[in-house]
Amino acid sequence: MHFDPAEALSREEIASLQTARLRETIERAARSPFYARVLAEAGVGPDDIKSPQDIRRLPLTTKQHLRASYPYGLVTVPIADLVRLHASSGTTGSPTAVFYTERDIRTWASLMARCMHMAGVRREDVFQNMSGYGLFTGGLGIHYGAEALGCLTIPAGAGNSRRQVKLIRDFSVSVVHIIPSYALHFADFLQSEGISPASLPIRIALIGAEPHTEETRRRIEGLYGCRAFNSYGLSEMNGPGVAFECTEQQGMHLWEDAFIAEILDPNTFEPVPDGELGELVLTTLTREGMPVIRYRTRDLTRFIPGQCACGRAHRRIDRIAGRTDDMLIIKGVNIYPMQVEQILMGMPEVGSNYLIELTRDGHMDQFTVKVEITEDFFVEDMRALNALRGRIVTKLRDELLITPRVELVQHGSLPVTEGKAQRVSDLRPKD
Ligand code: ADP
Ligand code: K
Ligand code: ZN
Repeated sequence: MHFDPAEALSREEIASLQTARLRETIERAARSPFYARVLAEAGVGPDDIKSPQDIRRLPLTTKQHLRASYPYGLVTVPIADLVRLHASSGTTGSPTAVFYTERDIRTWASLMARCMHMAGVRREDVFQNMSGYGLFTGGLGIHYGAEALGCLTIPAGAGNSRRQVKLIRDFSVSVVHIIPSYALHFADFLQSEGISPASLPIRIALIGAEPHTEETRRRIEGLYGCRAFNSYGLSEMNGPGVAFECTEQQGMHLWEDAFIAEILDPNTFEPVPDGELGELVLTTLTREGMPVIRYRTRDLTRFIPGQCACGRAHRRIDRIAGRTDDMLIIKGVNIYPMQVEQILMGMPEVGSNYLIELTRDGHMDQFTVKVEITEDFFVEDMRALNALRGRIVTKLRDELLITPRVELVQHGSLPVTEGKAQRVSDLRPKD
């Protein structure tokens, strides 16, 4: 019932594996110029690690460290031993590069295959990867995982919806990997072509790479008549394959034989109590070419307390609530875009896209939410539209504690990106 025996490890087995692998990781990392310096300064070596908790003696690594060490500062092996480079998509600034040895590619593919298998994907499935390829890890990363699992794998890439639907129909695609914002947009496209998304043979959608809410997942499941599983990863930790939902859909199992996960208070860097929100900090345990120690992901999540009904002991993290750098401060109130999404995607009249626009009126920040309305609803009369607008304002105000402006716009009128959605447009003058 497991793809990999590691899925069945007990807590004790995980702890002893983590201890041994953390020691190896420190030893290996010290061969890179960056960690040679950092570890010497910290005065910590492999022998100081007696349990996974001793990881707290090691210093944190940030995105800035990776940028400053660009291009090869974290590499531990000769270039002759590297076979692949990826780069983060640069959502929040200049990109950083990640390197893989041949063994790294194999372990990554195996982790990814384990994830897909856990969600119910089998070698009999025909799999279409509808996310971008290139430097983005969601392309080749998921691709190699699907092949390792044995699926007939179609590297469709992102965009070109017309070709996507032809491939899905011609080859009876049963599983897709698709970014959630594109899944909603693709459903709009299908409906505009007179095709019901549920008429496609898709039974499982792997969705991830960008924050999304439970409401968005339910919407995708309803539209396609499939089950959608949350997939979490980041380039610095290979890419996808770090944490994934099992068929219980109650949080994502983080593979603790391959990573050590901590959730820390982003101000004090002390661990938060189980179940509380904090910043996810990750350490690679099996990476050869570029080990990364205590990487601050800037992603906010919590450990889900208790045991999963599927029996796997690998701890679960909750869906990502946002990034520490996503937080908007409007009129002194902290707001995360996912709070807006949660409200909007729970309302059936709301279409598949929205945009938060920040502007400045004199000295006052203005917070406007542009909301696409479903086609059916838009033809209704002005009174109905105004009433809907009023309801959205009230719901958002109750959640955010400030009163946003809400503009209803026609469906299909807001910009769509092929990759990760841009939910916030900041038009405030830079000062
Ligand atoms: P970038 O930081 O440039 O976007 P990556 O392409 O490596 O670089 O993206 C990794 C980031 O994408 C994660 O740190 C996280 O913020 C986001 N992400 C990935 N998967 C998910 C997911 N399932 N839910 C929410 N956010 C996700
Ligand atoms: K096959
Ligand atoms: Zn489970």
